[in-house]
Amino acid sequence: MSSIFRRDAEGIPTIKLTVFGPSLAGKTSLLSIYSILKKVENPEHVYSELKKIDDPSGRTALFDQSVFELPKGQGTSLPLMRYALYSVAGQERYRETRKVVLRGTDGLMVMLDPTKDQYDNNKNSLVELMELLGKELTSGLLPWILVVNKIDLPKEDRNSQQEFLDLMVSVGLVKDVGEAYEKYMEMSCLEARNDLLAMPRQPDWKEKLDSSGRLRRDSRPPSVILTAQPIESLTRLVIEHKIQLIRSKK
Ligand SMILES: Nc1nc2c(ncn2[C@@H]2O[C@H](COP(=O)(O)OP(=O)(O)O)[C@@H](O)[C@H]2O)c(=O)[nH]1
Ligand SMILES: [Mg+2]
Repeated sequence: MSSIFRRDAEGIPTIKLTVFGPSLAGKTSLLSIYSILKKVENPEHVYSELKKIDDPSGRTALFDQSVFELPKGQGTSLPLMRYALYSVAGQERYRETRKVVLRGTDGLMVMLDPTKDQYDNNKNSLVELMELLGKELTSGLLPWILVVNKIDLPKEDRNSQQEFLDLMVSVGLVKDVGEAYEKYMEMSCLEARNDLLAMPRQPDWKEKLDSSGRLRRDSRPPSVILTAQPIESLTRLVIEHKIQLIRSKK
């Protein structure tokens, strides 16, 4: 256990998840929404609040980071763990900082932007990712998923799912469209944020809270389920991957 899960300064096993993708895809938005969600559902699981390192224009300059706790157990024999969520700075000029942020990543979420004029930026970002981590991603050494954000945009303004599946194949991230489909998810950070912030104004708000005044997990609106799912699936994938590594070493 000890050698496969890195431990933080307090000795708690911690996994690192990184969101990678082109500038403006919505990486910082995802971390913000997930932090808000955790604060209203499980404030005690927010170990470290969202930290952003921005440039003067408000764009990510180095990374965003927040750390959450996975309580002991959760249906398994796992101890208390933490998961640190990072997002990279997407602008082209920050390539060197992305390498640093990716170091030690246990799970990767690729986030792309379906806005039609962003197609080349998505492609360049995937090509860069293949250069940096292609072997780890294609060999199964590094668990990953791919998420297309902004599905609130009108269909005619965005690239289709099929175009993204084909792109994943053409850059060599996956062998075929079937494999691409297994890794593919969609979301809208914008809808999730709006739906989450609108909840307290709705007449049935009180019914969505538990006896301690926290938002019940089963009250998540569909848009919020879609945005939390990739982080939760990736966390599970990483833990399962590490447990398999531990078993194979025994
Ligand atoms: N339409 C739409 N816009 C979004 C969505 N998510 C983020 N944005 C917008 O996209 C822009 C870039 O978002 P940001 O989170 O800073 O992207 P980052 O560069 O990947 O960190 C901002 O103007 C966001 O408001 C979404 O789901 N739909
Ligand atoms: Mg950002």
